[in-house]
Amino acid sequence: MKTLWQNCHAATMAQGAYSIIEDAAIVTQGEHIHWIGPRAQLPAGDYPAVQDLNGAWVTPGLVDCHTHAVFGGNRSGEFEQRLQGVSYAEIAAAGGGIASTVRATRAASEDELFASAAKRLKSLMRDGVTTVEIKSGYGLDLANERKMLRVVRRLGAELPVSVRSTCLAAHALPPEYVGRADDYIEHICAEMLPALAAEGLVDAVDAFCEYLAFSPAQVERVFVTAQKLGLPVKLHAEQLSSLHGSSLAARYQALSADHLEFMTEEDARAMAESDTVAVLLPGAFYFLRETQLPPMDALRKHGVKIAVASDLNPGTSPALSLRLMLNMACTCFRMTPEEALAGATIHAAQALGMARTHGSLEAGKVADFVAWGIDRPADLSYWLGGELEKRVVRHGVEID
Ligand code: DI6
Ligand code: FE
Repeated sequence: MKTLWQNCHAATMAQGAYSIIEDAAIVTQGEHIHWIGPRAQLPAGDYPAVQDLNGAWVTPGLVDCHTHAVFGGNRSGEFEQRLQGVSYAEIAAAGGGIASTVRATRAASEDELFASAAKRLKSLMRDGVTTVEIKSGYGLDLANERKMLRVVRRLGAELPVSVRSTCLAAHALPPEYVGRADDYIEHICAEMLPALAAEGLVDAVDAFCEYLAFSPAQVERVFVTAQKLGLPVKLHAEQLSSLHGSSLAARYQALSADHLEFMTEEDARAMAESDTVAVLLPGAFYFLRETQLPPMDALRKHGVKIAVASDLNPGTSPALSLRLMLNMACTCFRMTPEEALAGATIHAAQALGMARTHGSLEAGKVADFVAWGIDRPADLSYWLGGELEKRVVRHGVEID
């Protein structure tokens, strides 16, 4: 059955720009957009169901393309310590940091992880998020990475949000492998990835390329394995230093390279050539009080597509609002509200390999959209969090 949604304006985000349609009409049929255009051009026909959107601005459902939303415990205690002058390195040396989240995640049951992650996901969804990516990476052994990824799959099955699952086994060195990073990489490639992929738990493979995590040579071994398994790759790169992980990602046709504060113009050129999306994470930049800005001019000059995501994680970006990240992308990185919105819709969908079906309002795509009670699209980057009046449609059906 067709439904006509009218009395609205649309920022369709086609081609990565607002691509505004004033006084728009949208016809959905089942899960898909059947037609969208100016209401004056609506094809004549019978529309048994008509929805009045009351002058709202309609955008694609927001896509949060980089989160670590499944984890045990949290690190607000470390946050307090850091504010009292204890450094991140001191906290890590005392067994805190990522290691403390690994301990808490290993100790948590699947049900406990599901319950805490569902709360965080619902917060993102209250902000208009209809698609979210979630990474593993706090289990760091086969049983616990499997546990995390099973929770990711269950979140997608039980909540009205599309969930992509990314295996980030190469996030940090587990305690069992201290001093033996190459052996851990071998374990990931020989045992973990093949098993988790065979169980259907993995949509993409990620790694953390950094002097305090894994080297480009180690990451490359993970990428080679992922490609043998037919899985697309992504990379945490250039967050704290420049190892040219983003160029490595481009060589492997990665869907995205993420963080990127320390990337060079050469990296940007390589990413443009492979159409690898640059995922910027202003929440981590803000929370760590970083000062090195991502090279916006080089990214723009080479036409690299830019996405913006929450990086929701307990250590460096406890972010529960994607719209707040859009504001930070504008305020901290000088992105325009139009770039920021493209970064949380069409470019974020591309960073998940979903741009053919998601991320913009176009005939044939999945009918995931938000009708916002706002004056203009820039309002989505303007308000600092809070809850905006809105109606959310997912797969053609309105959800609360
Ligand atoms: N980069 C980050 O900012 C997070 N992971 C990553 O690869 C940190 C995760 C944490 O501290 O728990
Ligand atoms: Fe991350």
